[in-house]
Amino acid sequence: GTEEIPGPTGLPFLGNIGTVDSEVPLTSFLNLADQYGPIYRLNFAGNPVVFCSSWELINELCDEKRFAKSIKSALKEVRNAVHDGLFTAKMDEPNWGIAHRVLMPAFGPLSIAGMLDEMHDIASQLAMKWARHGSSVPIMVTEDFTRLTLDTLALCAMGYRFNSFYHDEMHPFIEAMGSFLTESGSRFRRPPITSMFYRDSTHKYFEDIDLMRKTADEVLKARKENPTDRNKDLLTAMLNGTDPKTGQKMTDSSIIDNLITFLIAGHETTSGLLSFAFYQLLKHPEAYRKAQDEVDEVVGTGPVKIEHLGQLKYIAAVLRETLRHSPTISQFSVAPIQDEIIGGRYKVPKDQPIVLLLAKSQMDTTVYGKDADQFVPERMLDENFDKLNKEFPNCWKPFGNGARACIGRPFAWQEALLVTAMLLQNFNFLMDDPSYQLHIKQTLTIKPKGFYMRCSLREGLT
Ligand code: MNH
Repeated sequence: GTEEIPGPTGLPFLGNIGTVDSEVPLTSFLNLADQYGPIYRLNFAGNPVVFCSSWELINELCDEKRFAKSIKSALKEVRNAVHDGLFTAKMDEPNWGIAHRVLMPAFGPLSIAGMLDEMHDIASQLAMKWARHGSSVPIMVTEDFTRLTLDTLALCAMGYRFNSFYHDEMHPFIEAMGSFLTESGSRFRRPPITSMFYRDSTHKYFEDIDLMRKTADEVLKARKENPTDRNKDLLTAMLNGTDPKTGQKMTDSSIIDNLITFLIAGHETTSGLLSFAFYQLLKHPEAYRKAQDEVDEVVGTGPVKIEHLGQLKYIAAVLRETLRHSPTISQFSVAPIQDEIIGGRYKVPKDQPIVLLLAKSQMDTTVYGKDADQFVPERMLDENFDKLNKEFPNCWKPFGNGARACIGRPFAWQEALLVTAMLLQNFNFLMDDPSYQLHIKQTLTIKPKGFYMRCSLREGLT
């Protein structure tokens, strides 16, 4: 027989909106998993949503023959800005396939390797800033990593310089994007009928969208006015690429949608990863020492080169373990292609959104054992990582699943390895407040809140 999916009862028309913390919804979703177990349902203003958080259920939901990406949750609101761009397109919208096929080559190993010099350029700007800071000034970690990743994405993918390190204020795009993403989440969770109470936020919301589209438009115009020989970058692929399957090119409006998509998807997540990684390294001195020793051994005192990156095995493990603990996209959604029974006993109708709660499933003791909640990079070294994935398929999913998995993964990985290595090579770091306790700031992605470090240049190194 089948069983009801457990969950809290909600108010008649607001549903469970009061159950969910508006600042950090993730905290509520995790608490509810502790309370109701690996599957529960909530109701947002008449829209039921099922949450799953055990490895077993996640593994079942990663079967693309039975489940497909769902755009019904907060992503539906993100479409207000980027429509059927790569991230937010429905599977059956033709622009997804066109953009996917046109852009895949730009994420091939050679293209990404070719971006190392420009990644290095921006990483050096960060290192210069921190070197001038000296140890007396606390570093606002997430802000500087956001400057880094936004500038890196825009330069490598579009040949555009935001020059964030030359301004005290963050580029207005960042503020607009942050509030747009937060508001997209809130809009989804509250009933449409309450919109009269939210006139100001709605006004700001559409202004933010406007600003983001104008920024993308500027990037596109700048390129059209100054054609370049940058034949490997993303924008060139968007402008010149032809879809091998349909023979179609990307339209200007689809290019704008995807430029914003990449500016959003291509930097928040990597900035969060770097911030959590340095938090973890500072909390775990032994891991810190091993990572720094590895850089000294593999790279020495010269510049980090492409052939070093594959040898940074321990740092790769640190980054993987960081994304296990703190998946910067903490959840993603699928829906059954036909009526389904999941977990052997729970009915879920076709198109019912189901959230895969990575921040919980990646802590499953079935997979990671009794010390699942500990930060242990060793379990993520290549051999162990391969073994884990063989024994427990889909146990580590911070880059999503299948056809709709992250297209930017090789880009993010190269950038994160390079920056971590460069920083450990040149600086010693300390927690600004040794008693700092990890708190989360959530937009659509998560970051450590109020995390400050101090740094000093290492002796005898250039
Ligand atoms: Mn990325 C999709 C995580 C870096 C561009 N990304 C996804 C998904 C996850 C994800 C999870 C799937 C979401 C879903 O199913 O709804 N992404 C990450 C993480 C990092 C990251 C954890 C860094 C760390 N992503 C990047 C970078 C870029 C990028 C860098 C661009 C250069 N990501 C995308 C795009 C998609 C995506 C575009 C949508 C792909 C598709 O649906 O075809």
